[in-house]
Amino acid sequence: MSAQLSPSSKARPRGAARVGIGGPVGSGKTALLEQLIPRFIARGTDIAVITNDLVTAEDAERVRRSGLIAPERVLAVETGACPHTAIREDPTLNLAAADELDRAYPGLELILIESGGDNLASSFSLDLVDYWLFVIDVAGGDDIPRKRGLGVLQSDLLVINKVDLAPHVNVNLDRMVREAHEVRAGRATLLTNCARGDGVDAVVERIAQEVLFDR
Ligand SMILES: Nc1nc2c(ncn2[C@@H]2O[C@H](COP(=O)(O)OP(=O)(O)O)[C@@H](O)[C@H]2O)c(=O)[nH]1
Ligand SMILES: [Mg+2]
Repeated sequence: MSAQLSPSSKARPRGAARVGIGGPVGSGKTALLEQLIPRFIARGTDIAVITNDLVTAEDAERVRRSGLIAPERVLAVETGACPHTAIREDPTLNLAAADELDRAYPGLELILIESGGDNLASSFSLDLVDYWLFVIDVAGGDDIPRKRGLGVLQSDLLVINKVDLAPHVNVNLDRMVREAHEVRAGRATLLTNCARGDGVDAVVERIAQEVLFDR
């Protein structure tokens, strides 16, 4: 191991980096996952995935069926009625799933954890993840950054998805980005179209820089 370990990788010297993907239902978290997976695999990163769903394993099944990643590398956590509890107040189930993946794949470098999807106030516990993304979409309205939800304020990386829809829903994308920058105190914001993959390379680059630098 190199000398420049991040604090979190010191805590889990042999474990994979854990990256959360949060955001409201429908913002494009699974679509982003499906764009990230082949890019990390092409980059040679050893990855696995955890999805959180309320009472089903729908997203996990979708990712397993996608053919993008070996199906056994995709675990599902059923969160019940409170998806944010499973990623913040009591991440026991997600921690157990991540530990299980670490044990099953000794060379594992990165675990992507999709949250069950919640409101703008959801955030990830730093006991669970080393770094987290919050995905919003332009169809949710360009006033979302102004509403100062926890996810928008505190995520390490804010992803504004569905930029292709901006002209159709009368969203001023420039203003949305400007206001995101204003409330995020210098933390990164990136724009994507996860239906096509536009902008996703920059997301991969950012995650690699922030959590894979020593791997
Ligand atoms: N037009 C457009 N549709 C998108 C984009 N990203 C995702 N979608 C669609 O938005 C819907 C919700 O996406 P999904 O990934 O399931 O959202 P999740 O609930 O956050 O996981 C799906 O119908 C996607 O095809 C995008 O960038 N542009
Ligand atoms: Mg999803």
